Amino acid sequence: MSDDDLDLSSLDDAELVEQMHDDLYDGMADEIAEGTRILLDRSWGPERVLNDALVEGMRVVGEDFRDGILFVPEVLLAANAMKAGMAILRPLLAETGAEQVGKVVMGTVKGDIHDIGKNLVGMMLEGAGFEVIDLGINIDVDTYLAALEEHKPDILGMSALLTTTMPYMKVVIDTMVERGIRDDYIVLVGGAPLNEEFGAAVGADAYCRDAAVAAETAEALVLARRLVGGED
Ligand code: B1M
Repeated sequence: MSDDDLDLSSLDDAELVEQMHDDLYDGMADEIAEGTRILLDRSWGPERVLNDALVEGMRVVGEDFRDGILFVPEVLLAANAMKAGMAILRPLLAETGAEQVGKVVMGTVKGDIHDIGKNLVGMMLEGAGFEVIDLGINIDVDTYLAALEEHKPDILGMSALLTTTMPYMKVVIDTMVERGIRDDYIVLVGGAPLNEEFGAAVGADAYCRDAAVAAETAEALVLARRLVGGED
């Protein structure tokens, strides 16, 4: 049977997830959307679909990209397929009914166009009750600072996926220090090549390993700041 004929709904959960990893690898956006809907219909929670079917599939794509088995055009197709699944999950992840806990301005740093992880973080933050202002990709320091001025968020979040672009986070934070506004905001950073040490070295308040940690950290730090500031 060719992939075209495959009836995804006839597969059991484990087979379907495996098929979705293959479909993501092959950049088949319609199939990823369909698989996502089927798992949700089978009462899978949106976070489980996201982690087991989509993020895990993208991990395999990343390994083969690194090893020179996949190239940019194929990875772009895989990224589009991932986004087709994320578009379905987005409203579900955001619909926890949580009260508005704060505001976040976020973006991927200058020189870097990776946005899947950032978008996931944005979704999880929305789900945790944050208003998220997503500046997009390739964001320079002036754009970050203008957005802070305009939106007055609690948190600035920065994402970087390249070892060559992650040092730009320090440029942004150093400029905030120079302008005397660093302590007005909680700064969170994340992205695959970063770690806690790097987060501390650039002067961020926290490095977040993944989207769930980003949402937990954001909540905890906003709450802590309000307690110190004497707000309820
Ligand atoms: Co790129 N790429 N890529 N790529 N790409 C990586 C990052 C790479 C590790 C692949 C590899 O070699 N294995 C490698 C970087 C190597 C390095 O720097 N040492 C790489 C490279 C080299 C490149 C190019 C230079 C390739 C080229 O042109 N020759 C080029 C760079 C373009 C540029 O940015 N200027 C490039 C291009 C691309 C595509 C456009 C094809 C595509 C991006 C499409 C898109 O994003 N719309 C792409 C992709 C898809 C990847 C991989 C395969 C997957 C990234 C991803 O989406 N992961 C990636 C391999 C990998 O990371 N293993 C790779 C899934 C996502 C859910 O995880 O982004 O880590 P992640 O996000 C997580 C956490 O990191 C964290 O939470 C997220 C969710 O849990 N997190 C945050 C992320 N941001 C956060 C912000 C926070 C908090 C947490 O703030 C508060």
